[in-house]
Amino acid sequence: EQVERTLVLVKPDGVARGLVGEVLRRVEAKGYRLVALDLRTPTRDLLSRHYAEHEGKPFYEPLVAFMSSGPVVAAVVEGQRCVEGFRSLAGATEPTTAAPGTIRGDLGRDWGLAVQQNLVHGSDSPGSADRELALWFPSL
Ligand code: DAT
Ligand code: MG
Repeated sequence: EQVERTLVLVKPDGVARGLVGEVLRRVEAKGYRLVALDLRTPTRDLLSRHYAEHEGKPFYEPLVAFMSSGPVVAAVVEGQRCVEGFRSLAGATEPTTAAPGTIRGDLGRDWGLAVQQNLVHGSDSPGSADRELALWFPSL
């Protein structure tokens, strides 16, 4: 099996709503393996590197503020094509229109805020996964 790894985050809204177990259940039910798991409130410094591609966009500041507002669950997930696979489980960025059956589509909605509180993050390519895993889990 050609295995890859991806970074999955349960964002502060997901932790606050008690959906950590539900998200991890879906990851495990899909057949992916948890390699590392950590509950922490990310610093702005980590988030500015994590979200460097979005710097300067109108939602960037609200995004960093939201993501540093409370604990997140960071997970290293492993499995064949799990980068693409978890993006598929997560669904589209906008929770209102994310497909039913996905995490965002089933569990999320819009809240009229400046940033999409869409429950989860998943790396968008194997290259992004390597970069993000080095930021969040430098010892792995
Ligand atoms: P994704 O998380 O689906 O990879 P992204 O990388 O384009 O989406 O954006 C990162 C996060 O920023 C996203 O999860 C929610 C927020 N965001 C993105 N686009 C937004 C927008 N147009 N308005 C408000 N928040 C947005
Ligand atoms: Mg993204």
